[in-house]
Amino acid sequence: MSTRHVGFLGLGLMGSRMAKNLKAKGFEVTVWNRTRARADELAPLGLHVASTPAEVATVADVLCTCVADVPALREVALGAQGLLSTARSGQLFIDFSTVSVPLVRELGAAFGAKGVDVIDAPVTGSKNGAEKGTLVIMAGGSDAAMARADAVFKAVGEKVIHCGPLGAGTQVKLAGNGLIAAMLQAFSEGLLLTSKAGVDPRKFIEVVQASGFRSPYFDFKGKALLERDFSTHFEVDLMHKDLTLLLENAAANRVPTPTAASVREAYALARAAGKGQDDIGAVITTFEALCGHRIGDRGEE
Ligand code: NA7
Repeated sequence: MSTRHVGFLGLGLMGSRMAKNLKAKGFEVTVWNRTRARADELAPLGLHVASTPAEVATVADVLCTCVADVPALREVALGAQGLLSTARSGQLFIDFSTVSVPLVRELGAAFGAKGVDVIDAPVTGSKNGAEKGTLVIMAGGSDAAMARADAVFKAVGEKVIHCGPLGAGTQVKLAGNGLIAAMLQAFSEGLLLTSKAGVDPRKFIEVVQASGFRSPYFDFKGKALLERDFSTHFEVDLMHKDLTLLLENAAANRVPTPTAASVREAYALARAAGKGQDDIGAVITTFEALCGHRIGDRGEE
């Protein structure tokens, strides 16, 4: 079956940009979103809008999803008007969401029984990567399915890493998000500590970035934190969801992950303070409030 007609379901921060890139790269694209207005916004660009996930599966060859979490993907894929109800043999299903390994495997079995290949393909790169088509894609699935997904992957990302069989992409993604959350938390705490102790936090960044543990991520987040730019690239609620998935995954594999457990509580604090929809950079503002000091403010003189 051809892969030229792509269905895209879930037009949030990531999905809307990925769907636009698929259209710009020459695919015929049919979109669906729970809140229809977000899908209608794409119609003037030539994307078709469907009323239900089932309708998408009747017209598209490749079915792509990028929705918030496990309940959302379950509804879109397996619900009464979900993709499975009208899926047919020869289609390819690529899920770009970050969900659980058991759900990905359940989808593999359910869609596989209808002759549909499934790939789990969570992404990293946040809003900017989705916008520019430079996402890093970590995928799980058969070699044959990966080959069929290649053109779609190239339209939305710049690097694809085949991590192993179905579920392997999600496994790597959960471990990777544990690392990002821990890096950002330790970095933010370092900024707050140096700043409150009366040392210019820019010196902390300068030293970190001159060292062997430098990261482009610290350039990006360091600038945002110093400028107090908390515009959302990746939501606190979504990272909290991913850390929760990581802890469930770690428990199932009997691997202790105390760092992920404690960082998740930092995210729980931010959510309790009403910052769930803010960017993950805003987690430290909860700690600033507790300490009575904002990063970059001058201490008492
Ligand atoms: P966003 O911007 O929060 O978008 C989430 C999308 O998921 C959006 O299209 C939502 O539709 C959709 N959603 C949420 N709940 C449901 C349910 N129950 N049913 C159907 N659709 C739903 O997230 P991102 O784009 O940043 O991230 C998407 C995924 O990639 C996520 O797994 C991240 O961890 C990585 P809405 O517009 O609210 O109706």
